[in-house]
Amino acid sequence: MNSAGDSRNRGHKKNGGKKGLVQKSVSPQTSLNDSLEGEVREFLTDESQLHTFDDLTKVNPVTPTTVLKCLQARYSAKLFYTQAGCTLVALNPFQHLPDLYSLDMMKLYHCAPQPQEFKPHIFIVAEEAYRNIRDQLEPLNQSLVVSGESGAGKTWTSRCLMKYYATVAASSSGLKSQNTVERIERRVLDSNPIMEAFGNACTLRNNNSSRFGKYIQLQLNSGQLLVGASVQTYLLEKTRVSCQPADERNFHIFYQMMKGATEGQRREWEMPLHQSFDWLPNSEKQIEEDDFDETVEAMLHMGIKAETQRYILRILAGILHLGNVTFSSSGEEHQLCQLPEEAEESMQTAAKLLSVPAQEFQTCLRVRTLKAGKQSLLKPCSQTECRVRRDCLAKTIYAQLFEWLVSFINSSICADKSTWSSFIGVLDVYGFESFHVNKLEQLCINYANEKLQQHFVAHYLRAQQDEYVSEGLQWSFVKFQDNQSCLDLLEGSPVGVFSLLNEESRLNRASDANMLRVRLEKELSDNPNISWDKFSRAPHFTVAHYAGRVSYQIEGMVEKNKDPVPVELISLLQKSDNPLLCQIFADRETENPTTRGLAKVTVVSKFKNSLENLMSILLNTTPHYTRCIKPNPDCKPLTFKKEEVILQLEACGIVQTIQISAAGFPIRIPFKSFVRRYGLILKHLKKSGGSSDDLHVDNDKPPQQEVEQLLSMVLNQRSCDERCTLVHCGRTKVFLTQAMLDVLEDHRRNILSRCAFSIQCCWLRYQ
Ligand code: AD9
Ligand code: MG
Repeated sequence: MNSAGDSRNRGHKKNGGKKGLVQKSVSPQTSLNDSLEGEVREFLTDESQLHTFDDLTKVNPVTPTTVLKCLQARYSAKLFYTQAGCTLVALNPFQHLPDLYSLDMMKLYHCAPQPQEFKPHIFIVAEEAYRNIRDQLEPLNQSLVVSGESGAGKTWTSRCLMKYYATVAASSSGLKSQNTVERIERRVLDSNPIMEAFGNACTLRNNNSSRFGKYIQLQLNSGQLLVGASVQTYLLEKTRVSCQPADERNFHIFYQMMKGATEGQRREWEMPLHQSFDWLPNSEKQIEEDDFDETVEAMLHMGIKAETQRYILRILAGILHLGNVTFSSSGEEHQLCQLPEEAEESMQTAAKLLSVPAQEFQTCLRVRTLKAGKQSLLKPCSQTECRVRRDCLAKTIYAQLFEWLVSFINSSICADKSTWSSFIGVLDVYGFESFHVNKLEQLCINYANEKLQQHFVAHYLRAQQDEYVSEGLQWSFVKFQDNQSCLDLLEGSPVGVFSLLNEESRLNRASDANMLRVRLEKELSDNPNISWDKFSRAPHFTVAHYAGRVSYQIEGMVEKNKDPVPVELISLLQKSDNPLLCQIFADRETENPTTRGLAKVTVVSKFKNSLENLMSILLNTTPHYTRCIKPNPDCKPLTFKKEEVILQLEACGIVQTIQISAAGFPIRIPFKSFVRRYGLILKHLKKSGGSSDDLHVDNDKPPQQEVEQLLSMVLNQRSCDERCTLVHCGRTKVFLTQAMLDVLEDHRRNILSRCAFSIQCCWLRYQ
């Protein structure tokens, strides 16, 4: 059974399958609720019971409003997890809940014969994936996709999943005590503080915001024990090293060093206690993540020797000093920019810490080497160009160091292929982003989300289709439009946004922004997914994503896509006496890539390739989706802002899945409940048709027969095809469209009002 089948199991849970489908007065605009006002029906749940719905698909009719109300009620009742068909919705509690994630809780879900019978929890998702492997279900390998906006709880959830497996699948006796989590499990968990120290930063949205995407594969042996792991990272936001948005910070590691260094380290790094660094804004802010000791300890566990750590930290200190190097304009085109006295000192210190020849270092930052055939020409850089080179050097070193760390972690935790037979992948990627100004990074991130959404929708449709099949329904969602047209716009070849961007990057024209705009407008003018605001000042294009429209700034996009690193800088780093720095640049080309080669190494091409790899892994695994939701922007406990949540439900595709389900038969009523509510219509029709059949609804008669008879009488004017678009009888329940429900409700209301009228007449006559 695949996970679509799992979602069916969930339908029989304690509360989800219980009674009621239609929520009284949760959707005041529907005629259904008007007609139900004041009535008590078996398939109604009053609003005070909304929190008991632990599966959103059981709320009927499923609309964004009802879903929102249900989530809000659950949040107030401190029920932070809710199932939504085959997806788990996780509301961030913004408070420590040790009991919810305790060892006992892990045991409870791990040892239960049917974990689904307990309240929804991230441990159910974890356990389901684990059991799928144990039971050898196909596809064997599992992917846990965790998504949501910044601060929603993706990384927290991923860590929680990893801890779960490090405990229940520990090759040592993990379940006995959390402290006995042994070597490999410990190391797998230790990859988190290291990667977070180097890849996370304090932003306006989240004090511990991941500035990269991550897919970690937990490798299990044939006895389902955790024997290793491997990590793949995506698109580190390296610009943060040299440019921190207002009120945000640089990567945690720099602050950890500043706060946690020993006296000796301070001396070595020339970093006295209150030294200020241009690239370390907001260092007075105290956050939990500023824990240098934890990072150092994790690096040691990982096998990064003290000496190597020293090289790493010297490089980082060098970067900080480099940030204090400023340039003053010479005013003359052919003259070198000067360094103010303090900057000169910072330059010397940076050169010392990076262990590169100081003179060559200075020259590299201020002089460009132009190649003309076999000849080289030296040209002084302008003040802006000097700054760009300085920033580029810092970003390149940092990104390369991060990559090295990730591959070191992999070499330390990855098990030999012969020792593992299956894996559980945990994907923690940035959610859909739409800011005031959106650049190439947002375009890549939103492209990744389009890809994941397409995968999710395909999976969701399959799950829906499976339920129909199990109920014996002959209906298919073939008409449903997915987001392929938006993906075609972005990745289409030969004409798509990415291919045009790469083409412009290859051509190396002077006025890149303008040319790119002209080409996009010309080549993609017929595409309904892209538009232009002719009146906007800065050139941009707007893409209609599944989660909303986003405008992307064209200025600077081509240059960012090329991501050029002057070869002189690479040559310089290759001469470093810091063995680590020298090693991480050893394989880098010192020739400029050919124009043809450039298209392959652009930011979007690299990103697209790594995403294609990821998608092919996802396609060959059984997916499990967790959607994290941030209930308020201020990260406060017990605060639920409806407007914020509904936007996220849209962005993570929950609203779209609601639409998918509405494209089919969103209302499902068990036969018995159906007869109880609409049996009087049948009785009435039989009577007015002069039928001699028993006018009472027969409780012994199979309810399905009653239902079929009722539907055929109500729909006797309609063609067979028409009926099929309105209603279907499954094996245990009736599947209806909203239109069909309205028809039934109208009938019922008419009958009831006629009855009321006759009673009134009788009463008047009697009087
Ligand atoms: V970002 O895209 O990396 O900026 P995430 O990863 O979605 O973001 P993160 O996991 O870092 O968010 O969660 C933000 C904060 O919410 C955490 O630092 C915790 O303080 C808090 N959080 C999230 N989930 C839970 C939870 N289940 N229980 C308690 C939580 N606190
Ligand atoms: Mg994160």
